[in-house]
Amino acid sequence: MQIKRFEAPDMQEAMRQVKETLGPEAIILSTKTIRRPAGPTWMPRPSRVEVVAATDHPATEKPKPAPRVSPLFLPQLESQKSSAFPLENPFLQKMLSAGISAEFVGELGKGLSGWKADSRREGNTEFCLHYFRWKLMEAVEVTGPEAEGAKVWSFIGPTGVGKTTTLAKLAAHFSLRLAQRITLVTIDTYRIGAVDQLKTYARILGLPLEIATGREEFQEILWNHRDQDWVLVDTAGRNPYSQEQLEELKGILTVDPRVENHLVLSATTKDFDLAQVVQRFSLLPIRSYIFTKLDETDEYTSLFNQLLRFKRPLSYLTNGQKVPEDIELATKGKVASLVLNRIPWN
Ligand SMILES: Nc1nc2c(ncn2[C@@H]2O[C@H](COP(=O)(O)OP(=O)(O)OP(=O)(O)O)[C@@H](O)[C@H]2O)c(=O)[nH]1
Ligand SMILES: [Mg+2]
Repeated sequence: MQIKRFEAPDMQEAMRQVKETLGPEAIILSTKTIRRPAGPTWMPRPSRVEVVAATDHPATEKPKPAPRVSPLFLPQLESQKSSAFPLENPFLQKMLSAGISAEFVGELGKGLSGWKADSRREGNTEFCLHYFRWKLMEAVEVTGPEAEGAKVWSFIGPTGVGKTTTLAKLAAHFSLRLAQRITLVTIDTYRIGAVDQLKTYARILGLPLEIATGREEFQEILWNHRDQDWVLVDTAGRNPYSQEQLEELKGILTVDPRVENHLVLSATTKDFDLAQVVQRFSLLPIRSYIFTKLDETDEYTSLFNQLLRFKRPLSYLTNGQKVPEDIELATKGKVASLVLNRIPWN
């Protein structure tokens, strides 16, 4: 792998240099504007841009796949393994202390040891952080923006994680910004007030709402709304430890193969509990993860660990209660920043 820094008068020129030197496959790790030191006021002070980019090297070498960890590999087992890795590098120790999966930190350690010939680099903070960022981005999958086409999305997960609120945020986004035809459906006739909550959002957004009390009714609603761009389905929060509740959910959602399930996970949940939730909800096919309540914690390593343990793409991140503002499309760079920016490196 090569990591290089480029400086140019503008972004276009910097990108041209990146492409020419590292090839079209290069990944941009960071960009920033450099201001020139102050001179006489009448002199123009043109700014320059700095781009740090990376690529696999040599070009013919295939990228190493990110480690695939067994779904049964739960957090408490990982902590027992951590002593097996050569962790003389203080940056790796910091990643471990922050709670990042020992398996992943071990992989980083192996990668870094490949640079031992240049010991100046190994201890270099900037180099290590760029390297970690690159590896984090490589390990994470994201869905990216949705392609055109009719979709039926369900929002599933434990109680109170933000399923209904996230559905409302996306409904607002799809209808107001993309002017798409949307129908809301709820199969949550379980919790008192759940239907009214979605009804309120439907009224504010001017969207139709359907209520399904069982499998057949749900199937009929989906058939009747087959011309819609999006059918967004709210579900009742389910206890991951109740097999009966999960089977009931599965019974309804598998009635139509077009239903894509998005598992909603709260950033405030502990690593071990998150792993249990993901494992137990996996009795349904899961299209993507949605991470909520990023604003209620300062620690994102637990969420990141689930992306490593159970390889599935991440679609959206939510960071507040405001509908529709507090939601954004997940990107690899954003996930890497969330994880790395909270670790005290000094
Ligand atoms: N701080 C914060 N609060 C959120 C976020 N998303 C949702 N909430 C709040 O979390 C609470 C629960 O949200 P709901 O959308 O009702 O959660 P749910 O998963 O549908 O809950 P159940 O249907 O009861 O399982 C509400 O007070 C929301 O405003 C978020 O990203 N940040
Ligand atoms: Mg709800």
